Amino acid sequence: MSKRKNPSDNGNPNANFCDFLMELADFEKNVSRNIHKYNAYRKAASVLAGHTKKIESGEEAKKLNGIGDKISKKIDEFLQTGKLRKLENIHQDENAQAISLLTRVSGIGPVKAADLLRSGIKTLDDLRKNQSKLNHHQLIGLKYFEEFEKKIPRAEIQEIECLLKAALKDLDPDFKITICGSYRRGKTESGDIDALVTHPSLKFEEKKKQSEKLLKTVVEALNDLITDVISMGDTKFMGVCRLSNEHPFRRLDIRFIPNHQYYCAVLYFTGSDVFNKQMRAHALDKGFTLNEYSLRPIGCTGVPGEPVPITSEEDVFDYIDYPYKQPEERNM
Ligand code: 8DG
Ligand code: CA
Ligand code: CA
Repeated sequence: MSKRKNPSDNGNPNANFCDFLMELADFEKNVSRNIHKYNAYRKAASVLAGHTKKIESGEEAKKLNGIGDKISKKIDEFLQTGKLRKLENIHQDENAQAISLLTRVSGIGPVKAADLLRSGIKTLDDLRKNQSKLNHHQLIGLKYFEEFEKKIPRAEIQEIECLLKAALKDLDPDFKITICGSYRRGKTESGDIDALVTHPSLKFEEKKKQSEKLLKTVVEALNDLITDVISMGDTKFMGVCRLSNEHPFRRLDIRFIPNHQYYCAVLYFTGSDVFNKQMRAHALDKGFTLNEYSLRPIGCTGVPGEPVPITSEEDVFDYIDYPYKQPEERNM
């Protein structure tokens, strides 16, 4: 997964709060490894990013859904002093800084970063001197560290989308492809490219061999675009692509999805992940469990039943009685 980004948009009157909340979120995820606090900070940042009026006090913020006592105090401290002691301390903490840096390398998660730190590795230079401690993905992440940090302009993804579509159509006109993630949500730039592909012959997830063969064929057909393979399973390709010598190297994931799961997958991988969480919670309220594969009713015993048939994203919204949201409206 690409590193989580600040949800605040240009012109948002609460962007300052969003920035510090996202920095605290990343600290909780990567250094403290407290996923609950991470989610709480992200939710608060997302609520403030969508709030069009500038917040003037912690008390005012507390009225918003997802902002409690602790975060409202931080907002007051920031309004009064222009900074946060907690963040100042984190900035002074050499180990926290090292973990933050190491987790920016694609393939290095919080656990691996802590592990590396215990071996005295704190910088990219240290990593370069200790490449035997890294797996294939992490080595690629190190090799392209600067490139992967660069955002991908929308126009470049559009070009890559055209190439992907043409290559697939050449192989078989029945292929269907959707670029999901922030690109589908209409963002002007993205961290990586999340492509979902399906084909009428991909009927059931058990047909591993068939999917594997198809995925290999597709990756081979994209030879001109793809520069490195990070990993290649039976349904998921992770790798690196480049539009031309003049363009940076970009992270590209291609997932093969069985037909009947395609729209649940498109919905899930379009995100945002905060939006997904809200929609999943709503589904539960309505007695359904929703994930990247299916929507299933939860019976009176609490056991999920058979997936309901889904032939569009709208179907999912309809079943759980949730007003349809265009991808552009899911940026939370
Ligand atoms: P970006 O790449 O421009 O930074 O943003 P993104 O496209 O929204 O983020 P992403 O990390 O590429 O994830 C793509 C979508 O996948 C995301 O919008 C929603 C869904 N998703 C979750 N949780 C997770 C997760 O833990 N890992 C990954 N890879 N995707 C997730 O809801
Ligand atoms: Ca991604
Ligand atoms: Ca993405």
